Amino acid sequence: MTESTVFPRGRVTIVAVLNLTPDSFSDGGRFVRGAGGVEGDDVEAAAQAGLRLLAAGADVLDVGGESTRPGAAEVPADVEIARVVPVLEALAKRTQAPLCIDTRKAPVAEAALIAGARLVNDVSGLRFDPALAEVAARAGAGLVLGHLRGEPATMQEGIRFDDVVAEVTAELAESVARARAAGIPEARLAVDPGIGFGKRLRHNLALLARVGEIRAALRLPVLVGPSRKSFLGELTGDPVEARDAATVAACAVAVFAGADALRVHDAGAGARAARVARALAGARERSS
Ligand code: HH2
Repeated sequence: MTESTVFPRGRVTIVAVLNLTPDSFSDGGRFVRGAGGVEGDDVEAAAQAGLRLLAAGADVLDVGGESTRPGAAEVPADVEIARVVPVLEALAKRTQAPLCIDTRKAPVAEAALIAGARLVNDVSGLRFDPALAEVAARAGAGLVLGHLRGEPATMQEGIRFDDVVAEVTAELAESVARARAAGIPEARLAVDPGIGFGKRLRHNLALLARVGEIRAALRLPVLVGPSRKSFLGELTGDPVEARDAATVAACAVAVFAGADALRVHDAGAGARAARVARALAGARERSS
């Protein structure tokens, strides 16, 4: 595997979620009032929240201005930009930690990279806006390619997989090929099987438990984002605000199975889960 500049080998990268939306499924409305941008005191409050995530154990901050929860409506690019750019600028002045922009749109990625982001996280894997590849290539940015069939608005309808791990791997390989064709070197790419994106409980479980197979097939680092998602509620009965314990369990298993990076809301808990799971995976390798 080529050495990665996105999620380096030999450690687990903690990618902390900083949602700047009115409607994200677990943490929406903290810094955005109404349907517009992040303004005034809310910019500072959001930047402080990001710095707290870094202090708690995050390696990367993933800043997003559009919810991609099931059923979410698309946000216009100018609104997304008005949410993320002021906060990225404020963070870039205060931290050297890599900032990541969670967007499917090329204009948003471009504005965010100018504002200080170094990574782009596209949950659609270049399917929504293929121009995003050129933006990332020009800027020399890292790019996370997610797996998503269709659109967040309708992704939970008509779900069908015969072999979810094989199909997600093949579709991620198509995204990787698009990124490579745009000139992005392998060292700047990572993939994500898209936990909760157009998948049922059994699909999410298979993708987390068998993440090592995706990693081995694509020879790229893999990020997973199970944090607080509804499949955890299906398993435990917990409402969204009480899913952090279930999230830790899912994160630990994913790391044991080979995940290189975790996208989490609770950075401290994610970092601890990663440390324990890495130690256990090391013990398994030494004793085999
Ligand atoms: N999940 C969400 C958003 N972005 N990016 C990657 N790479 N992987 C994920 O699993 C992923 C993601 C959804 O979670 P969240 O940001 O908490 O919610 P919302 O989309 O409602 O803002």
